[in-house]
Amino acid sequence: MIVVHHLNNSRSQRILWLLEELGLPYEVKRYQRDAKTMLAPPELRAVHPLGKSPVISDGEVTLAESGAIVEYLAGKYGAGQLVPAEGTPEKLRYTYWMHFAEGSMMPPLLLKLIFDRIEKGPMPFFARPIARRIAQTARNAMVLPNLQRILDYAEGELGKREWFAGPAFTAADIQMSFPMEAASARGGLDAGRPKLWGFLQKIHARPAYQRALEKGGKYELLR
Ligand SMILES: N[C@@H](CCC(=O)N[C@@H](CS)C(=O)NCC(=O)O)C(=O)O
Repeated sequence: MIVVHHLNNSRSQRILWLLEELGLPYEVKRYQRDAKTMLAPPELRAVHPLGKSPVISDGEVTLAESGAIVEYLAGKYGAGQLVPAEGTPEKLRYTYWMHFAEGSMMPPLLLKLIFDRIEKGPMPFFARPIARRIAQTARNAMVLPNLQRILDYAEGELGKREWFAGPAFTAADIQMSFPMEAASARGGLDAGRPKLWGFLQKIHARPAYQRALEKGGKYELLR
């Protein structure tokens, strides 16, 4: 039996969704973020040394890292569903977006979260103006322009084809869902980018996405 070690409000929601799309049986083991730090509980480190979610176990296999999990599950159990045929332009775009999600899009979204928290977090009063200045400078000079470029680029790509890899919905769209949802929560993505906005509406309307939400519980990404 596939077990998903699921942290509330996290990337493991994508894995539940993938399993629902593939119609596979699985079990959800829940972990709760610390309400103050938002970090995962130490129990998750007993499953994988890094203590991050998602992690799955499947018989003898324990696997972390969303992209690796998506490729493992789709490859082993998908029977060709949600993955374009080998050697096609769709497959190359599939691989590209599969890596882009965590490799290029999540880092600036994470940096934005960190800089926003540094600015607002508790600190001695005399340190606040300096901390604020550093956070604002880094955010405005590096993080926000980078995010804008990424969103413009992705908007252009979805203007050329229905889904990230091509005309058909694939597991790359599932992998891209989390950065797009995070961008709509805290990265300035809104209806002003109609293709990306439409992507979010379309994925949220999928029955498997909604079933996964019921399994995963409250899903409200960090701002
Ligand atoms: N690149 C990894 C990132 C894993 C990750 O950072 N997961 C977050 C949840 S969205 C986490 O476990 N955060 C809690 C913590 O760091 O303690 C992946 O895609 O699986």
